[in-house]
Amino acid sequence: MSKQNKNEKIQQFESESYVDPQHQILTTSLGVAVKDNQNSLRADSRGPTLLEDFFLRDKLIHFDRERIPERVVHARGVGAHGYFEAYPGNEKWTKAHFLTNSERKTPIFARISTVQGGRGSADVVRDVRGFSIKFYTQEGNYDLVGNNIPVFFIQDAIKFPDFVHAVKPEDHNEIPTGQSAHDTFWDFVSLNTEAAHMTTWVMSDRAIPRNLRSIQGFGVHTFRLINAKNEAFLVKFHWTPKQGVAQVVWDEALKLNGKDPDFHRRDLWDAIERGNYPEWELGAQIFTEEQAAEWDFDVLDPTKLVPEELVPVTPLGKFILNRNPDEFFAETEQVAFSPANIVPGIDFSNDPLLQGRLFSYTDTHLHRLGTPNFNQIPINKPVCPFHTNRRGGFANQHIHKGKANYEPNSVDSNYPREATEDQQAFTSYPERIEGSKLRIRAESFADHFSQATLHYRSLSTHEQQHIKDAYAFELSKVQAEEIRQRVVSELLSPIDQDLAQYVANELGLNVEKAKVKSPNSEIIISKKLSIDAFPAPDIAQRKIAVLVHNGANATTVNAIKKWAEQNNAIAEVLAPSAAPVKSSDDQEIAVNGRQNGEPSVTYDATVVVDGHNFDKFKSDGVAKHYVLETYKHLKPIVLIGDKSQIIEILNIKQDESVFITDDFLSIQNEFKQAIQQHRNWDREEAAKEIPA
Ligand code: HDE
Repeated sequence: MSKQNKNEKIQQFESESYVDPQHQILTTSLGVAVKDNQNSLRADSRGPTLLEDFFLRDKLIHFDRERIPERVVHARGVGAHGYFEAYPGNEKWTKAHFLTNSERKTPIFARISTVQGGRGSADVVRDVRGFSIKFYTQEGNYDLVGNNIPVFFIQDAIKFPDFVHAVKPEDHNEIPTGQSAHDTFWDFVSLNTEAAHMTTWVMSDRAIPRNLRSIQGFGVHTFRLINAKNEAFLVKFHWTPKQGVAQVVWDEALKLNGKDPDFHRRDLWDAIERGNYPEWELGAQIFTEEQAAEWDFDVLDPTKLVPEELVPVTPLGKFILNRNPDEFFAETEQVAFSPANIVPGIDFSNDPLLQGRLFSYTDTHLHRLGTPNFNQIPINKPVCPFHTNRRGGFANQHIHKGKANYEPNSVDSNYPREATEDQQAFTSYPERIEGSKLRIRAESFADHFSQATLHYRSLSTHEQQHIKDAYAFELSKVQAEEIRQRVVSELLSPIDQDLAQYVANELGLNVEKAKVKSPNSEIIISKKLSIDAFPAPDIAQRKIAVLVHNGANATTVNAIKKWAEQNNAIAEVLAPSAAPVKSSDDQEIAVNGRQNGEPSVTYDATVVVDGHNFDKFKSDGVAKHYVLETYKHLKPIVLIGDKSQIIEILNIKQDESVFITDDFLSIQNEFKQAIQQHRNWDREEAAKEIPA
């Protein structure tokens, strides 16, 4: 058969396939149609199963191998598709096509993850969130593999395995999952004070985000942008959520992890399904080597950030996540990111942490995905043409045509051949390097505390209080007193005396005077380090629980639902059972869920629409607890009814986000503002009186 005939024949078979998408028939993995998927082949109805049963074998053999090694860190994650659009004018900084062609929507796939826990761990743990984006550009895949925190724990890649061992569940009993509140983590960070700055971030509200739509992203390391004239600029990448940044309170986080361990994953999925597509602006702090040389920190040190007061963020474009994956394993689990995946116009720096990462990711993919052909998996495959001389390997998908698998060659007219000068190819920035070969840490990396202090002092009072409480909570879980003491005296004391004193008091320890003094005494405040600098612009996708009983006013319930819909928010009606309730005028009010099944921690505000005088509500423990918990977690509350004594019954203090009214529409604007603000931080003292 000629080659052409053979191809035609193959196409004919494909088109003859009976697998039409509407009426698919179950088959074996080789396409043999299956008649009975309920019973294995056996000798007589009660006899042994026959080895001959190729369908059973095909099914079990595949099933037995369904799991692949989970990621050694960032095992739990959620992914989504979307696109990136560049703003005009970036050619000043870079020649990267996807950053300079503002006409093209570059497809992206993002994966957001926790670090410490395994694949099945809970979402709302105190942890860093990984935030990776794969840009399928016309010049190859570019991966931005960052975190929601702008700095890192360590300065050199050689320490990464030690750090990860220490933060992961302890070696002897694999406890605790998804948390840093244990001896080995605090032992490590107190013995490696380069972690001081990052630890203040992990103890801050950044590590307990409300949802994954409301986190910032950072490239952490310094990278390079290179323009068409081969001029190079140093950059720090930032991506900022249009939704604003939002956190949970600690008690809420603890409860969420039990009541809905998939809270973040579900929220992202639901938002995308509803068409409330999360959006981020990608920007960069762009500076020169000369500028960097003037600063009192080293931009190659990943435990340091560049305060925006020194270099503001230049917006480069925006990206939107607008499509959920079709299959979790095929896409979110098999996606393979690497900081080494770059395109012309972007380059690395000598950050010693980044340099190690350039090796580690490909190495881990070889183990996790089991073949050097992992880039042929659909989610990892470039969308631009690619022509390599790589051949063979496990699970190779390509059937190459032609003879040449080497370059240069004369058998296939020397194709694929090297790019010429006028074809944009990747070239490394020709940085001049001289010096001796040494295992050494640069002197310019020696200050471990100035920016920890800068971070702490730049936060609002409530954020600082949360950091103090987080250190106290975590250290109270540490068994070894010497580790607790070391953290207080050698990690916290040099950062801030008041912080160290508070934590020491909570743990019954003494604060020794800091042995190390922060060398930078003129600490400035850097405003963008506080979550308060990123308020939500609206109440889109915020969820309101509407608690009802029989006798509730149907007109009010409908008005709230309509109002929420107009504001792109979600109002869900919750009752003692899932059955519809009878309104005061004998109508049926449809119910979205049971109060017991849809806890307050999964909503952003609570409204009570009860019968006259809150009669039913007053005697319903579940409903009362619902409102008290909403109050404790500082979220807005609306009580619709005519009895002001309800405040006394609940034993709460009325404040600017607790509304009692007969007429919902009369407080709609204030309520909207309160939901947008999300938490009433001024309520924190009063909320302490409410039992957890
Ligand atoms: Fe990673 N990191 N990392 N990391 N990292 C991995 O790669 C590593 C670091 C980050 O959604 C692993 O595919 C080393 C910094 C994210 O699939 C592994 C060092 C930052 C993800 C690895 C670091 C990150 C990973 C595990 C120090 C923020 C999830 C599985 C030198 C800028 C990617 C994998 C995804 C994953 C190594 C430090 C972010 C083992 C050696 C700093 C977001 O290769």
